[in-house]
Amino acid sequence: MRTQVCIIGGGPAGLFLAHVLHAAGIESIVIERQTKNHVLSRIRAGVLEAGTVDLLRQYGLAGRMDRDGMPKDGTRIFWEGKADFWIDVIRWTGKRMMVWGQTQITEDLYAARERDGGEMVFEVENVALHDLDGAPSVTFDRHGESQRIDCDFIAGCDGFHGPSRMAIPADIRREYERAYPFGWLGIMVEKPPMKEIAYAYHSEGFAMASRRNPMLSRYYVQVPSTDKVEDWSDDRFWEALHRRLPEHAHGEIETGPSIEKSIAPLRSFVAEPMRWGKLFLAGDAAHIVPPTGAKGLNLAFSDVFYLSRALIAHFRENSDRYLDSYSQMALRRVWAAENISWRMTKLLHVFPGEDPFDQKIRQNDFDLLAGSEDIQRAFAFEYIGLPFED
Ligand code: FAS
Ligand code: PHB
Repeated sequence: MRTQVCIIGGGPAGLFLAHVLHAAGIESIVIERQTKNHVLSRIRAGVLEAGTVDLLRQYGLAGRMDRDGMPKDGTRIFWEGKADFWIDVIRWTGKRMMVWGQTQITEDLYAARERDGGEMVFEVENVALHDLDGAPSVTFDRHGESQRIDCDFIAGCDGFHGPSRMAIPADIRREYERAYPFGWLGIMVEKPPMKEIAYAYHSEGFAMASRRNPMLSRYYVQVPSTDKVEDWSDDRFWEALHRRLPEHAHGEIETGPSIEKSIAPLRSFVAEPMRWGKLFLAGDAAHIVPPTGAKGLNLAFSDVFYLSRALIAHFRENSDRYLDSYSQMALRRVWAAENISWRMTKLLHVFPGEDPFDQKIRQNDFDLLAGSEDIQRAFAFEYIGLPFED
């Protein structure tokens, strides 16, 4: 097979890149390790930055979101023993976020690719990348048959565990990482959600209340990274959530049987550079953020904004200026997201073994945020996400 861009990974980054390139008349083939249903069965992100909302609207992917999504104008912060408060993001930034699930976005992306006759190959195995500094190609097996795709460029959109990042030579690749000794146990329940999305700090651990639609709630509690989902019955989850949220909020919590329950590990990770020859990384293939800042999916979209612009300039204008600056432009926004996500995770989680000094600093960080509109304004600008361009 031959195409202009071979995209490894059929998650949000790979599908959105294929969609945008198609709109510009550029061919691609998406190869995906799993089945489409497996990809769609994953429960992940729930909050979109304003920049992501704009991209979905620009590329005709916002119909259901604008009908069923919920604008998010700020965020509520609960704190054990202290008054909770609202950070008024729209007041400080003039921008709105949107509560809309990654699952729905991925469904719409698959529907658009199928409508447009996009080439997608599922259940691939043994994917390998070749000749990244020459005439690149990707080989893989499928149902026992070996195949090869010759291409002009490879987009590595294969997530944290994919092969693309590792195709960058070890002596070139620089990795930066924080692993956390805890994860997020998340459940989905078919009950009306709390009024607002809220983050909560409690000495027992972090908790969070979110939603997917007016009849679908999403909740999380911090659990040790050694916990397994089977350690947590629904009752145990609801008891922990009630302990970690203040009494006055309990009336908003409608409990019920979980229809999905999983533990997401937390990690901060960045691999540089995001380009090596004809290979370009986008999304989780290059970086991971703890979900505290709701940045993971949004970074996948901003990477694709930069990468699609670069590929279109190459094929349509014979200009490589954006290809040459891709890694540097994407990483500027990546590190800003890593920063706010790391700081929010430090502020809102209990770190096993932390000393009393750490605890006093956390308390002071909270008091400063709760007590100062200037600090809330600065937080809001980081939480809404950096603009794609200066
Ligand atoms: P993805 O991982 O979504 O997609 C990569 C694709 O590549 C996958 O479909 C995979 O099957 C495929 N692939 C892997 N290896 C391959 C190979 N060898 N060949 C072909 N295909 C291959 N973000 C938030 O903002 N908020 C959240 O609450 C949140 N929760 C999360 C919970 C979990 C458990 C995880 C893992 C992530 C969460 N994220 C969250 C982040 C998440 O939304 C990612 O940022 C988003 O999926 C990134 O999209 P992609 O870069 O496309 O990577
Ligand atoms: C979610 O709805 O899953 C969600 C929302 C905000 C976050 C993390 C997760 O920061």
